[in-house]
Amino acid sequence: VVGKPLVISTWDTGLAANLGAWKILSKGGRALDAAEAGVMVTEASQNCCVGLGGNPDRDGIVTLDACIMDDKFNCGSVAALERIKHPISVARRVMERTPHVMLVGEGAQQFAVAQGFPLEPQKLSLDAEKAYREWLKTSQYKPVVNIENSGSKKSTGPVGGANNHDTIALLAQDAQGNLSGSCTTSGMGFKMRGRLGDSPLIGSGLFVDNSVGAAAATGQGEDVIRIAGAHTVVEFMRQGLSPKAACKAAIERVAKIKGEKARDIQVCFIAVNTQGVHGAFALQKGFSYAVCDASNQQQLIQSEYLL
Ligand code: SD4
Repeated sequence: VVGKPLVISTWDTGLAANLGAWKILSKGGRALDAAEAGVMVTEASQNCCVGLGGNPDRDGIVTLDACIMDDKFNCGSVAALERIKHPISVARRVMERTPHVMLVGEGAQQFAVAQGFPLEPQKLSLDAEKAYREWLKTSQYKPVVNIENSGSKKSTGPVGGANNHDTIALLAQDAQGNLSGSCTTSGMGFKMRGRLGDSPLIGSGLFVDNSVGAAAATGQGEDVIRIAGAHTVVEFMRQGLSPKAACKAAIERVAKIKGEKARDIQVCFIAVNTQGVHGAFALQKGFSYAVCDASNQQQLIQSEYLL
């Protein structure tokens, strides 16, 4: 049984992120602070595909996207941000210290530096360097469905070892019952330069309505954007669906639009409602999400899937 406070996040890397969030939630802290702190753990870890350790774009440059949303419809986002270790914190500064919601590219970096974030060296992690060199042999952009399926974290798909789930999305509910969420990614590996996915887009990668619930996405960003994914999940919850049923309804919408091509992609949603009930649903097998609730039990839950 679930209970406040609560944190859920995508993939097995969510376990460590949840612990980061839990440090704040367990002391009665704000969901917003937990949402930021949780994914910072993932951004800082070099052996995961989020943050500066992630795979580069096809020109060999790591570009990061992130967004954050609180319980009062405040939101902030950065996209195509280079050489900054914690895009989620820059997104939060955009939310709290500018009149805007979203900053991109050079302007986002300029703002980050002005806010005191250090510029990190433009250097690929060892894993990313290796994956990029391998990818250059064919230079084909073809997303690999959810390669966690194979059971090995560093498993390689047909595209030069591209690890496809290079995102963490996290939803937190604090002891007061307030909801917030965060999402951060290096985006799809070997994407076109300038490509943005769903992760920095409020309403696609993340959406929070404190009177209904919160939802977030991972997987093929283009197909999450197509249905304004996270917002759609929240709207289904508003209509009375449970978090899991709402995620499933959104996945069914993607599947219907994609037809036969649905088999080539992965799309996954996680959601939590105001009562602290959580759920998830994926298009394909292999998606897992991490949960930590008031019982302080860490769990990794295998999501149900459609195909
Ligand atoms: C994107 N949704 O950039 C992200 C990628 C992702 O696990 O979630 N990978 O499209």
